[in-house]
Amino acid sequence: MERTERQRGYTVYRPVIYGNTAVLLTPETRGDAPAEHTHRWTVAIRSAASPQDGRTDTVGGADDISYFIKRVTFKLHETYANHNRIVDKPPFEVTETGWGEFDVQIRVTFVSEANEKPISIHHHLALHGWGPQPNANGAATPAPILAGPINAWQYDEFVFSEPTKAFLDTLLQRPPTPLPKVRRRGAPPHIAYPPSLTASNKGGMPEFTMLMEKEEGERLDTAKRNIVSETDQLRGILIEREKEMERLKKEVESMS
Ligand code: SLL
Repeated sequence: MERTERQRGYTVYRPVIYGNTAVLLTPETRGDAPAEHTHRWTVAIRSAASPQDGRTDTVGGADDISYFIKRVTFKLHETYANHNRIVDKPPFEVTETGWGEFDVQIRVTFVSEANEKPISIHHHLALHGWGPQPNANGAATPAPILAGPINAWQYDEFVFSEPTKAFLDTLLQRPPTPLPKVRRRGAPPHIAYPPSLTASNKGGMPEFTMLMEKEEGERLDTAKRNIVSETDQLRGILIEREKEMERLKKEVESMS
């Protein structure tokens, strides 16, 4: 069989996360960063599962994803020198210092045997967190959190439908580390607040889990159901309006 021939009936998924971490600069960590820079951040795309070796300081990245990703181009804000950062080996990430948030364009190029078009995704670089902080009355209200670290990650899946024979062989040899069934460590999924501020936080970095995947699926199902019922309602209104228009047309005709 031709190595480039597409394999009918096969769909292979690879879970990834993309996003950023950010920490406030301190006199000790500032290094050569310009005086107006306030944060050091890392924007990255990684495998979704977190390392299984007990490390709690990283989000995702358990698997090397370079068997299916050849190159990632991070397009930064134009205030950065060489704002198109090309990363052609793992880890697929860029670390910088800066003062402002902006949209990062992440262009993923797959290995050539995949014969897939590059994919572009966007991530809004997050430097400032918002989270519950006690107000004067002792109640928790959302307030800016000035001390990092910030974690803003999005779970996604690359779906390869009818991959080439060569690519399918590669994919089947490299199953992704499964996500844990439940979160072994705390913190909210997308933006993680400093541990001391989050009651539910068991410490460490956030983690993506099958439970979250399931919850996301359920949210999508609910949204779909809502759309169907809203569409039905609108269709009803439309039919009523059309009847009304017919009636008015007839009235106008009978008058002339
Ligand atoms: C803003 N839309 O106006 C954003 C732009 C720009 C971020 C943020 C420093 C780059 C450099 C930097 O943080 N740029 O000068 O090295 O808020």
